[in-house]
Amino acid sequence: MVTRLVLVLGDQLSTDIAALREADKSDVVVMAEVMDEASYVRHHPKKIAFLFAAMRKFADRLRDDGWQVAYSRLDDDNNSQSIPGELLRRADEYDAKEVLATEPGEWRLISALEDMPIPVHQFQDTRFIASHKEFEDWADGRKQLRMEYFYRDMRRKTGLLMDGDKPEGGKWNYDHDNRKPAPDEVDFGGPMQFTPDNTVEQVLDLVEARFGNSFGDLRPFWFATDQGQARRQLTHFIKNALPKFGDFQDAMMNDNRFLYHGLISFYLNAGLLDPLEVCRAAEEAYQAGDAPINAVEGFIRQIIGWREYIRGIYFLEGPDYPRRNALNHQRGLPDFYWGAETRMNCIAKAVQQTREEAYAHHIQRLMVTGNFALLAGVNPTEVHEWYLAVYADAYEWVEAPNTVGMSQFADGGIVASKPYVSSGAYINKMSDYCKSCHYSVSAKTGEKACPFNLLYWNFLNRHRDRFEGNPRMAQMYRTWDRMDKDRRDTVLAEGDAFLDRLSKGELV
Ligand code: FAD
Ligand code: DLZ
Ligand code: SF4
Repeated sequence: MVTRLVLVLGDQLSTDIAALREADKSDVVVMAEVMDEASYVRHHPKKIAFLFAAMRKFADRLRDDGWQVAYSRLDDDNNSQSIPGELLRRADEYDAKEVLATEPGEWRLISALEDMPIPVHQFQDTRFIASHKEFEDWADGRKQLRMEYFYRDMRRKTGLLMDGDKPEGGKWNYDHDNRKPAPDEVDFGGPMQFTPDNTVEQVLDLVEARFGNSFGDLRPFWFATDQGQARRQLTHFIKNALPKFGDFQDAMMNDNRFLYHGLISFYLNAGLLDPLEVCRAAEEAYQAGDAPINAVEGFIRQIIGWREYIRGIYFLEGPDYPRRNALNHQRGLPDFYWGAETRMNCIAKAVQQTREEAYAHHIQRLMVTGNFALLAGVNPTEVHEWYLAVYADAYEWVEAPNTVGMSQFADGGIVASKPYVSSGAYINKMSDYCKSCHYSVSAKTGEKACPFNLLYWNFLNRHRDRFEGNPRMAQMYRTWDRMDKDRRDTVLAEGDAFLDRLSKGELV
């Protein structure tokens, strides 16, 4: 019988992944820690450690289940340091003539597998609710690809929070009840933290030696690294945080990094948790009366709505999507994204947390670091590469549409119907950051003016041609036009001066 190789990538750690389902136990599973994957951007050391530890444990689990696994460690002598290289080496070793693979989450690897000199069958990744075809059919002929309508189809398809063919409680979306400002106190202690075992410690030593100079703290390391631990985190979240998830979904706090968030994206994206399993657990909490509808609907929408929609866009739009730059923004990414000093407390806090945890929640990513980059006109490719590197849940299929599309409007408005820009007022409303900032959020001009205030008008003015006809932005242009001319001139001049200082690398 001809031996086949079965490729399992670092973010495909599910026992029912498509390639394993197509295989049988006479085939050889190939898993490989390789420099090509570990260095195509300068990943946060915690991200690399998480994946390598989870990969090693998953390989052990497959062996316990009776699979033969050819596992390459990063420091193995004969490791060719690329996925195609390791497949070829193993093909030689086992005299294998073909490879079964699950379609990778990045165009880069999809084409590398297509270009292999031996046949590689790439099966669709069935861990998602919508197939490529379903998303294409949904998108076909629509002028605007609104997540909300796609989400309703996913509710119908999964039956989640459905009462027959009607949405549970009578409404599809309960966001009206969500998104309260930062609470005075948070009665949830954050995610479950796991003490590193021997496997994790070995990986931490390896990552420290090889990637210790990259941006990001490796220790303390507390991530779950197998399915059992990831499930414990899920249960912990559902029981203790989900009830308030909706209320404080958009809040940000100086002294609380996690609020009521799930901290499950690392596990979902690597395959340790299944999206439907997560949503069913949330739905059960609602049915048992343990969590309100606004929280549960909001949470389920993030997963079967946003997450699926974002993936659909990535594969619909094609390999050039991450490099788009509709607003022609060319500024380099400021050094404070890599930890250099800044007086902007919101940015300093989001970056510090990113460095320590390889995690920031959605509003920190969108309305602090993303908002600033967009207002300042940073090149979206640099922004994209930053997000892809620094977050432990980042793979291009999910990171690029969120960054390039939702956050930077660089796709020209496919994901977002208007740019996500705001002045300091929004950050002040949703957080306690401004209270301890060098700048004054209420100052619109002058030395202490919050840079978000200055840049907001600067941005709208620069892109007037593109946005003034957008009905969702017309009100802002009217407000701007009603301002006294001298005041407008001062705001623009101070905004330009700020950008100039930013370009020179001065402390801002
Ligand atoms: P929760 O707030 O608890 O939400 C629950 C789950 O919903 C998440 O785990 C995630 O799986 C899903 N979800 C929520 N929003 C989104 C979304 N917009 N897109 C996809 N899934 C979503 N998410 C990633 O998984 N990887 C990324 O690389 C990534 N990059 C982002 C970059 C930018 C600029 C922005 C604005 C958002 C990005 N997101 C990304 C989406 C979101 O910020 C994270 O999914 C979320 O912060 C993960 O934390 P959590 O598990 O605590 O999420
Ligand atoms: C992100 C990542 C890293 C850091 N290292 C590896 C690795 O050594 N081996 C591997 O199989 N996968 C790794 N990954 C995940 C891949 O980059 C991921 O599968 C692709 O980006 C597609 O999503
Ligand atoms: Fe950020 Fe402006 Fe608030 Fe300072 S004042 S924390 S820069 S929004």
